[in-house]
Amino acid sequence: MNKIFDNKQEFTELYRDAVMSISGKSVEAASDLDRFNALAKLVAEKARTVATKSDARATAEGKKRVYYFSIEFLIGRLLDNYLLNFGVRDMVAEALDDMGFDLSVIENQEPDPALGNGGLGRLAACFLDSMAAEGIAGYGNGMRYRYGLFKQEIVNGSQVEATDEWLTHGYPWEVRRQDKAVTIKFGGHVEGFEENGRTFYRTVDTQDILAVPYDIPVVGYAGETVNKLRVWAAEPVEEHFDLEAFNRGDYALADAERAEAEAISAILYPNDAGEHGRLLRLKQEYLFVSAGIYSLLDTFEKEHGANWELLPQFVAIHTNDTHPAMCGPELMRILIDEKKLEWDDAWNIVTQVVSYTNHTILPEALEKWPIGTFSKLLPRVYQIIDEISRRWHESFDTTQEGWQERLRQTAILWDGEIRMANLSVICSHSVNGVAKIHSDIIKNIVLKDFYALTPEKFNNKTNGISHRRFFAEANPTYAKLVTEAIGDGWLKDAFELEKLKEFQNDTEFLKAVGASKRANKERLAAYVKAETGLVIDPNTVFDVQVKRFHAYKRQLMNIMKVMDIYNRRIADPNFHVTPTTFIFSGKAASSYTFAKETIRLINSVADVINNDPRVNEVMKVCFIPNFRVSNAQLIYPAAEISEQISTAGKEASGTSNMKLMMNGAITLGTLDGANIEIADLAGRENEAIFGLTAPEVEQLWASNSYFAWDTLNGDRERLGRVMDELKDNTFAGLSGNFESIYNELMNNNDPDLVMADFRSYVDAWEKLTGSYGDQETWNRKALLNTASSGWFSSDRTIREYRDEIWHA
Ligand code: H2P
Repeated sequence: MNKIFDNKQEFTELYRDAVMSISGKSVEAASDLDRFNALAKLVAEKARTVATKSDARATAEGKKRVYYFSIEFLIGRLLDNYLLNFGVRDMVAEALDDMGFDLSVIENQEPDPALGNGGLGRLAACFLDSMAAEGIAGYGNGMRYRYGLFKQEIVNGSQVEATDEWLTHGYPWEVRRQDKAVTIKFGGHVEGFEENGRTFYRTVDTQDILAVPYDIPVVGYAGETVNKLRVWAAEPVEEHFDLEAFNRGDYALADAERAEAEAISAILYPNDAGEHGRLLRLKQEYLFVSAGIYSLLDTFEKEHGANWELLPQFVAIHTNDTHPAMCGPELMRILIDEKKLEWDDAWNIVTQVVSYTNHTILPEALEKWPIGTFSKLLPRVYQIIDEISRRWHESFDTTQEGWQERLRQTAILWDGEIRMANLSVICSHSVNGVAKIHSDIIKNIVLKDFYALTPEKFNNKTNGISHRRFFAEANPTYAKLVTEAIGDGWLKDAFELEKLKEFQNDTEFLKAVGASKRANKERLAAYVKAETGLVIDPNTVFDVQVKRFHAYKRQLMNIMKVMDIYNRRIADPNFHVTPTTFIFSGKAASSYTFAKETIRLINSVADVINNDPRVNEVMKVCFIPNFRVSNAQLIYPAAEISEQISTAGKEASGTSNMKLMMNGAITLGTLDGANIEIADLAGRENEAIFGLTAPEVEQLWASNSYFAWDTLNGDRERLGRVMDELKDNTFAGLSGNFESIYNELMNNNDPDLVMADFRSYVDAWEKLTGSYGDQETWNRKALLNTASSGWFSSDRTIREYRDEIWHA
């Protein structure tokens, strides 16, 4: 363990100086924010010193460098994580306590940057953590949005979006690297020129933007390796402040150029955003791709000279979904136009360097760009794509039967659009999905024609999560118990959690597991009370669904279950309900009406149920606003039921399922995404699995044999009642009824099979909560979930990427 402070005394002295230097005040007189900024600055400085050493070591050892390109990195707060990884968390807490301060109060000052939508961005952040922990020279490359995803407020039950101003108080972790800025060229036109008898191309009359990098240290567990996350901000290349306009009082015009440039990195686009701001999104994608590639080539050239043929030996570029899909063509462009390589040599390099992960099979996430828009903004990149596409066509064996259909499926340019997923596959040497079932669906359905052509490219890498952040850090009471039982080796090697299985029949230990859960429930209840005013009871079951809102994730089915239980309890006060708090949290993309209506429904149901004394003993509904990494860390440890109820075949993997499992929640889920692997590892008997399977869903649609109306009519009493309540006034008190949800289901034949799975879901819930009374058995299941969760550490996932994709 590379501890950054030797002892309390050394830390205390350094810390007092740090507070003085940033605030001009003694630690006692300073504000909590000053105290945070000083501590973060101190840790960041230490981290950067280690980073320099890690970097030098990578050079000396001739390590391959891995660049993880992602348009989102949902990194969460860093301070606690870095103290833990540097092995000084307890010591620092004690030293602060001696000075009269509480570490957690200081930590709560840290902004929680919302630089991602959900699972995809958080996965990228977990991967950075694990790459550093595994000693890989691995770097994040992304965007520095001035405003992250919106801050969610709930007004009259509805989601209202406010700007997320995470940079207002400064961000002590980042360092601006003006010296590494890169000029990015947009627009213009391509012209050819002759050199040494060869024709080369360049783009002229371009509108240039400066991409300025900010580096954030990524501290690996044990503090031996510190890597970097490099995020890019857009700025004008030159300052063109129009003094004349300013003097006229036209302030906006005076600074128009800066505003125009900065718009590119102003906000993070929500998923499912539809057509809004599409051009700006394309600019974002090109900016961080192009800047990232220039910057990594620069590093390569310093280490290995202009020996570009060695690039595959020393560099891996990983593209996270299709947003960085331009990595292939952009690297081609630079190698050909600027490094003067021949096409075939460049192509050989590119296809050995680039790899691609697909994160979802939803068509809305497989990006397509209109050729017109794209070629105008990036004319030369488009030419390269066009040439890749031409060669792809040419490579087809037209004597093979069915080649036309195969070409149609795999084409890059089709119907006036560029299909970025196909481009990604063609430019990559490896294509992976994020859970077994998802990778199979990719191979057999979504990309089946590619699979037929190049089966060796395809592989699976089941997602993982940082067990240090989401267990050690988030759940200190349970983590302490675990360490007392099996030692702290699990922090490094999560597989050691297996050893907990030895305690499955230890009554005292199981009681302690229950007590720790209880403490976490109290902690969450206090947070909920402070945030929303709602009082929830830690004696009830905490049933939790937290994730981005989307129709296929079926938060709707969950709240329909709550409505059903409520109806039955009202109708019959003797109907047994295990006292439960139904907890929801998550954001809906601002333009996604159905998802937003679902949030409003949840809050409206909450309003009725929470104010109905007839049921309050047994049920409460709780919506926690503004889901983000920091409150997630309070929610997971308090959960007893993990709701993973997506329509089978739709959730690629899911990662909250893993975080909740590790914290001892029992999965109430469909056989979808990584739920399948969770049930396999922990044993089906320790989860509650229900509903249609992916093959059943497929069969249902393929045979045209599902009729939502029939399902509804077959269950008028319960399902019908719930559906009626969407239209009538039962839950309309807060801000109107939910006819649009009703219509969405009934007019579109229940596209996510909410009604089809409804009864088996409610039955499974009743059966599961019915077993809650036997606490010993429940706690054993919780323990076995934790004990089986080590495989889901992102350390394991990253080792697989390292060995099987990056060969680093
Ligand atoms: C997505 C998928 C998840 C997956 C995650 C990471 C896009 O995240 O839908 O199934 O686990 O990527 O691979 P999300 O829905 O949480 O935004």
